[in-house]
Amino acid sequence: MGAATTTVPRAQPHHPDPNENYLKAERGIMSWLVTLDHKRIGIMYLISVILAFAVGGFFALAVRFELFSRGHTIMDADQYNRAFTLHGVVMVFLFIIPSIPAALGNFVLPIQLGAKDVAFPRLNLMSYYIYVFGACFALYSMVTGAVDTGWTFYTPYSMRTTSSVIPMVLGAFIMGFSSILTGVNFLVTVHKLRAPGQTWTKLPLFIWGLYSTSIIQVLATPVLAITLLLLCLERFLGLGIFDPKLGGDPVLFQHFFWFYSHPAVYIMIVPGMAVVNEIIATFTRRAIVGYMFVAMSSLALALLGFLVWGHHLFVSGMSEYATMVFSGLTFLVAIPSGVKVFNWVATLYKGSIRLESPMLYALSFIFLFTIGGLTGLFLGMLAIDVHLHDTYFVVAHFHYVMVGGTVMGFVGGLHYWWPKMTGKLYNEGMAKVAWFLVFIGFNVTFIAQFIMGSRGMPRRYYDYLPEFEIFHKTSTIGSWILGAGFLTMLAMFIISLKSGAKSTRNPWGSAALEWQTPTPPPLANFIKVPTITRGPYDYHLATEEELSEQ
Ligand code: HEM
Ligand SMILES: [Cu+2]
Repeated sequence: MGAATTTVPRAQPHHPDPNENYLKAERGIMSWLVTLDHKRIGIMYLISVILAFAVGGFFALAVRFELFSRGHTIMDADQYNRAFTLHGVVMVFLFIIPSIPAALGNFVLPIQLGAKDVAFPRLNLMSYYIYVFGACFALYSMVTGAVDTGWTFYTPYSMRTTSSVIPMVLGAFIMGFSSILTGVNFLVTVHKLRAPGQTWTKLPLFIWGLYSTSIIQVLATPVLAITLLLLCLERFLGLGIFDPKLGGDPVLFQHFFWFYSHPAVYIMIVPGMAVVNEIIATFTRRAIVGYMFVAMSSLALALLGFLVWGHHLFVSGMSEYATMVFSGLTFLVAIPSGVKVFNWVATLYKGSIRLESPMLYALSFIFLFTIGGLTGLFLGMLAIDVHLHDTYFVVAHFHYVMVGGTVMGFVGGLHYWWPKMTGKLYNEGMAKVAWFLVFIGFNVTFIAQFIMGSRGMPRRYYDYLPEFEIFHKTSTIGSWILGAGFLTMLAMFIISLKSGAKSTRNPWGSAALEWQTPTPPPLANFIKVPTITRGPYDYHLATEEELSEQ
């Protein structure tokens, strides 16, 4: 974008050429394992979170399979408790939290800023290894008896159970540091490394989303870390913090836990929203309506998210006044979410929409997240939550936001930036088939859960009454369709890596900065440091040459 001001220094002997394609600049497995390049670190995260998603998906299918029929199907009740806990822990801590920020964000954020890398490349690599180290603890827990507490580790049960709680909790504790350090790194990068002319009002909305997410990561995650540490200390030393038998308070644990975990749901969803902005702008070829409103609503979510944790404790034993205040505050968080949805819809209105695979995921996001968000309002209503709490309705609600929202955003972003990351195109027909299976499978799985939840089917139960059988069967069949969709997608991406056609520089004809540099990007991201003269969505200011594919 615009004329160059400075030239990146030429390669020195024994140093990789900064103008060479980042995939080819250095070779060999070691050049990956010790790389300081944010793009390669992003790819390593990507591979790791996809593996985690496969493990979490395996447990999900196992849980659904068990529930296909009443009574014993494939496992006993104890194994069932472990299966749903491992599903939750792996999906939350190993997959969804790092998915968009650490994998896609690492790759895209510096390029979108016009920077050569993140502010602290060594810290970035260290964050990755901290994540791997924490994941090893989780793995150790899995092979030494696993955990049966649910992903929330509620006390006092987590004090008493003989399952492998401590390694799992330590794993989550360690992975928390990875999340904090990535947040710090991104915050400093956005403040310090913007290219000349890249002002705050020209920042891509993906960056605004990741910036807001980083604030939550830095402020909320330490609270989880302390909570989990206290849990371990109580188990090791018998300190009476949460266990009533020792004079502790189990509800205190719930407060601590949700003081992190409600903000953490915004660590999950805000990056998904952020991806959707980029996709919608590119596939409608116009600027997101109300840019500043969308940007500020990310910040608002990040801050308001800290005020509503009590809605998870409506029936745990809080003062009546506290429940009322939390219920009222919960409605506030729906406002910024609504602002975003309205602005996306306004952008689509009269835009020249192209229904390619990334856009299909972005549209799915808007549709499914809206269902997830609105059912969140039902749950935020004090009187209604007394009935719905701990039922399948809650399970359906958070899957609509976490899968219908975040996973759709992640997968959409993966399709969108895949050519940039790999230099390869994928088979669009196969991608559309996969999308169709995912979309249908997801809705079949979770609509059934809304219905049975509203009729009183409790969550985390091994067995159920005959009247719920039809819903459980439907839900399980849905999970197979969903699984088939993800497998098709995996095959599609593997085929692309092996034999995909070479991508042009800008296959989607986008005006955004990351598509202006060669595909795949050179090691230093840009051949010449760019000067930013227009915003990423200013299609009316972009030149023919910038928008052309080559
Ligand atoms: C749009 C605004 C949202 C509102 C008003 C809302 C409201 C609620 C409420 C009141 C509950 C507690 C229900 C109960 O346990 O009885 C709940 C549970 C939950 N929500 Fe949301 N929510 C919203 C968005 C999100 C987002 C964006 C995510 C994740 C990406 C999310 C993930 C969850 C999870 C994981 C739980 C259940 C946790 C558990 O008990 O295991 N929610 N939500
Ligand atoms: Cu919440």
